[in-house]
Amino acid sequence: HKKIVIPSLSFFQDELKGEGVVKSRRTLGELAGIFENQDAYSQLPLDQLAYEVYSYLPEREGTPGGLYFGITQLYPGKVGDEYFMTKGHFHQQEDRSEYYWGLEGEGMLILMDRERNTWAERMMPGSLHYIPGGVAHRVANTGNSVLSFAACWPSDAGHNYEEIANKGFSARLVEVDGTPKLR
Ligand code: M6P
Ligand code: ZN
Repeated sequence: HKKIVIPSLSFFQDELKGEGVVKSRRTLGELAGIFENQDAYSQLPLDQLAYEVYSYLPEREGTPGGLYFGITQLYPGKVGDEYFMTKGHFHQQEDRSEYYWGLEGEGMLILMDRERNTWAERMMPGSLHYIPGGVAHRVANTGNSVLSFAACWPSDAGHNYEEIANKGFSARLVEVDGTPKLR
């Protein structure tokens, strides 16, 4: 394995100096169907960047016992009264858990268990969030600046986007009188 050094968040904001760090991006166009207000969504450019993920994946996908690391930078914005958010997923291997922690900006981590109970946790610099196995997870940027958070998850967790893409979460995080509320 190559050794990479992560001295600070700025490491990720610079060019990719870290060997083995993979950058991926999601545009609003790739988030089709996740927002409630289709009219508001259709007003926005499909190529607008919603978020970027810098991932360090030292093991082959599916390796038991390995850990992956990622930093997600989610841009501020809204579609109607709903905040820009990540696509959201369960893990392919249902029982695999994950840590998220806040680095920069303000947001909410939206969680939903197998019985489709949905709740949310406030994300801020330094906040730590344990996501147990069997719990779907998605992050919304509730602020006016970039929301950065780090993640650590097992290399055999995998992503299962299907249920969230088809049925969403059982509640939506919307802005009501200037504050985020689950509805
Ligand atoms: C975190 C991790 C990644 C995930 C990314 C974006 O960095 O959970 O595994 O890919 O967030 O979330 P999503 O895949 O739901 O778009
Ligand atoms: Zn995950």
